[in-house]
Amino acid sequence: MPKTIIVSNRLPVKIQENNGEYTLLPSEGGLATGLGSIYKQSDNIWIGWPGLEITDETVQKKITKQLKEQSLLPVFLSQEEITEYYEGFSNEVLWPVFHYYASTYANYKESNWEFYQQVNDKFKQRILDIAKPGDTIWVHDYQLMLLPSLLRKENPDLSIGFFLHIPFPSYEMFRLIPWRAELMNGILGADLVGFHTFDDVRHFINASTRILPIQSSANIITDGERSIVVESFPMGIDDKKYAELTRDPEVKKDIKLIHDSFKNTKLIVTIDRLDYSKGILQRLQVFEYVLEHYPDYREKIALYMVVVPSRDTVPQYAHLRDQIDKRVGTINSVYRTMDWVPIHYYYRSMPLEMLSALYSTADVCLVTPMRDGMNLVSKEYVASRVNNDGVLVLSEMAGASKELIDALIVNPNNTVEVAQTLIQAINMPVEEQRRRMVQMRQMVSKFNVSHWVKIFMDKLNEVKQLQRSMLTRYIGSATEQSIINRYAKTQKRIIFLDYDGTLVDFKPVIDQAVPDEDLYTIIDQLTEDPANHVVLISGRKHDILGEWFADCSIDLIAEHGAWFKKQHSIWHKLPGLSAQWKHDIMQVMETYVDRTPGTFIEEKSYSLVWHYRKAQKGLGELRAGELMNTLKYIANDKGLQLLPGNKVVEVKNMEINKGKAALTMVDGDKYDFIMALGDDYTDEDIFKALPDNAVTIKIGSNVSAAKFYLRTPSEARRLLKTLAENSFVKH
Ligand code: GDG
Repeated sequence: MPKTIIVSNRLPVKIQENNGEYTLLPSEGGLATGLGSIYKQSDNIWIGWPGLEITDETVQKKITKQLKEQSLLPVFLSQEEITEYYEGFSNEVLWPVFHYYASTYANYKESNWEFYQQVNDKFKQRILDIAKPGDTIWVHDYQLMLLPSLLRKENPDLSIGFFLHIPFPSYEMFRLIPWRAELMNGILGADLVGFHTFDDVRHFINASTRILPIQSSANIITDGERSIVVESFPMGIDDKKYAELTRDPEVKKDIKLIHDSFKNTKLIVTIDRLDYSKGILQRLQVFEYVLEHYPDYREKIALYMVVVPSRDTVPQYAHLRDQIDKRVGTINSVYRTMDWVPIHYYYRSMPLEMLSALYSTADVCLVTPMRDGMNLVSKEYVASRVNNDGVLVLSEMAGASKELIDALIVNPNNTVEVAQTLIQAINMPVEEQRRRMVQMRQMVSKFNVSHWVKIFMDKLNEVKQLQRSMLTRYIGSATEQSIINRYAKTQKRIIFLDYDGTLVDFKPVIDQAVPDEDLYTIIDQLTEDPANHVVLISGRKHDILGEWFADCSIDLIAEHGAWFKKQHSIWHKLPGLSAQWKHDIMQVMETYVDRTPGTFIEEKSYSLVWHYRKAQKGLGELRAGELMNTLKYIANDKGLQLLPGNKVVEVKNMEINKGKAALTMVDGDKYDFIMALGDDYTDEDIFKALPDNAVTIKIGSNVSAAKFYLRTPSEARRLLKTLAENSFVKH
């Protein structure tokens, strides 16, 4: 039976050593809880670093055995690997860049990068030792961004999901990393890429299409023949656990202690890992501002600040710790009184019970990171407020602010605003507290961590099924043989061929895509058989098609059906078409050419095309959207159709349509074999118009109404050649 493998940098356990004996303590992290429902089942497993350096092989074996009993598999890392891959590359390159601290903290060291690759490869090996085709692998976070493609290369059949727990920055930040293309390629080995917020999704798609020669449409990226889905899955918490904890006797004891110590004071709680992205220093500044500018609140409020030690072997973190120490010391020495201390600062990890007691007693929870992927502390506070009171002040830079919209949302860079909001929070009437908290509690409860796991896994399955169904429609040898058999048995065939993107590859300059000798030979071979009626059906201008195919025994349909020409005869226009509208549309399009360098207008008899393939990436797409919007109403009034195509926007008469044109050719004549090959949206009209028994083939991998797929023009040519060779089998 296929299994699921979870992979993250750290395993969800803490290992404690006592005189050569190792004890495994369960991790309290939300990820461990959420994924518990998966990795503990049947043959499923979680792979990761156990959190400490173990070099002795006997000890490694012993720990591996102990971990195995809990469905965990270790990847042992040397101290050097931890220093270079984890502390170096992950925490001194990726973390600062992804949190918009590139200029202050990023340190691009080649050796860090080498170790990052090496450790990702080590993880790959460990996974491949146990992974079988058909297994599902869910890779977590920024330490393992190369892993999806490393796995894909070795085992293309794996189902791979990737989730990033930190923000994905805008392209302008991500591009700074010297190894950006490698990292991007690494992630794109996955089938499904997940982020906390829609902003991350947008940033990722934008960065990927700018850095790599790939395409995207809505939230699907097409890399060669593979479709990768990118979506937001805001992570939740185990809300019930936090609600239940408040009834725990141990927690009740702590709650009483806190109440006794802060009798007449409003308690403001903050809980963070030591990190510059969490805005701890800025928050101290806010608190100091309040004490200075709102003296009435002195002795009436207290800040309870828990900072959990983290990464303090990285120099920047040690420095931050010292700065926080100093700042707290200064504020306390300036403002403290005989029986009041403004800041209660703890640089340590608290037991979960104490954490719960703090959440339960805090009048205000102040969560003001400068950047945060999600921020689970804010959700844990909400889940702990079983009486529906308390106020959450939340930074708009935390992913959680997109869901917890009933919090008091602030910009953490605006000291005055945060200070005023803190005062508002302290004075908020209970009714308002309730109204806001009830809404937030519903949100936290519905989108909890099990929901998060479920929707991610469901989507991954769905993506895989979509890919498989695409795969079954790809013309492999069996399907090809059945098409050949049908072809060989038939006497009167019609074959519709689109030109650009179907018979020839796209070229940067449109006039470069001239037919080559090989293409003429294929057409000649096909048309040698009198049973074949070949029709070239294209959006190109009629005169150029006429010139190119003057010597071929084929019919031509140009400008999507505005012109047609029987073989060796002259061009005819579709009757009743008007080109009066062109003047007005041309004027609008010209303004876009003036504003967008690299774009130009192509004029056909009954259509106008605005080309932007040479425009600055992104700008062309933006202007195309704008142009479509501008033309929408005029087009409607004038009976025109707007076609957003491959780096073009085309405006044409509504009556012109490749589907209609193809149908006119088919109607009346009794063809026993109808085939159509096309690559773009205009060819979809042909696929839809033709009768059900037609062999319709899409070239490329976008969603299509065609029955079958081929990947490239060269595959299309190969099929046509094979058919031509089978022409006379029956004759
Ligand atoms: C990353 C992203 C994203 C904290 N102090 C103690 C303690 N904690 C627990 C909290 C909470 C967790 O640690 C911290 O989670 P956050 O989400 O706030 O932040 P990061 O650690 O930076 O996590 C973040 C997250 O991944 C998930 O995707 O939300 O944006 O940066 O659960 O309760 N737990 C205990 N004692 C403490 O003193 N027991």
